[in-house]
Amino acid sequence: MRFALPIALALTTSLGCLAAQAAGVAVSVKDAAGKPLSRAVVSLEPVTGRVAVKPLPSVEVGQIKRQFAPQVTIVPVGTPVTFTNFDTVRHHVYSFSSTKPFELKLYAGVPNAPVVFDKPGIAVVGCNIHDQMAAWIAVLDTPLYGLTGADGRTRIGAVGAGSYRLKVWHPGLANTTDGVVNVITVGAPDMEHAVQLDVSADPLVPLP
Ligand SMILES: [Cu+2]
Repeated sequence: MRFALPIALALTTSLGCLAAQAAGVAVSVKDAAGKPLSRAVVSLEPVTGRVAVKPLPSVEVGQIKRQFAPQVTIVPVGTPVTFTNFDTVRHHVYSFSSTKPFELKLYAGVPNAPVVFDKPGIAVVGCNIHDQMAAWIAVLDTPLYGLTGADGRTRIGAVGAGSYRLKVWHPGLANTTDGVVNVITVGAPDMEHAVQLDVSADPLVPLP
């Protein structure tokens, strides 16, 4: 009995520490009409300093039925992306964006080499043969990110306490390269944030 109190206190303290170190941030994104917006790019960057980011080993953006799949992809900076052609027609995939200008001339199957996205920003990707094909690669300098699902929601886990810039971007915001930015304070409990974007015409093919 004599030791019960100190043990309970110690437990409370260590749990409190854990909670303060990492919280979940849930974000729901709506379009201009108030409908859930899928495939919005949500990210958190500390207001001061930086969270170390590691490239993914590799990511695939396919071409299926003359469209990119997926159309929106988030990668940490430095990640190689393979543009695999699953169609029987050849594609000619390119980007003019300063984030990563590249060109994969008419090809079938797997291109000779992946494209390494080594600079943060948004790369708009197209096909020279099929005008309707469009994809967006969001290259982020933070490991704290999420892509909204059909319900317009995503959750970023394991966010340390502190002040962050919550950035939300969507291809329907093509003229606003940075998207919407809010400064939020992350503390111990999980948080919910709602963001409305000025997107009235979604350029993405609807999800199945
Ligand atoms: Cu094509």
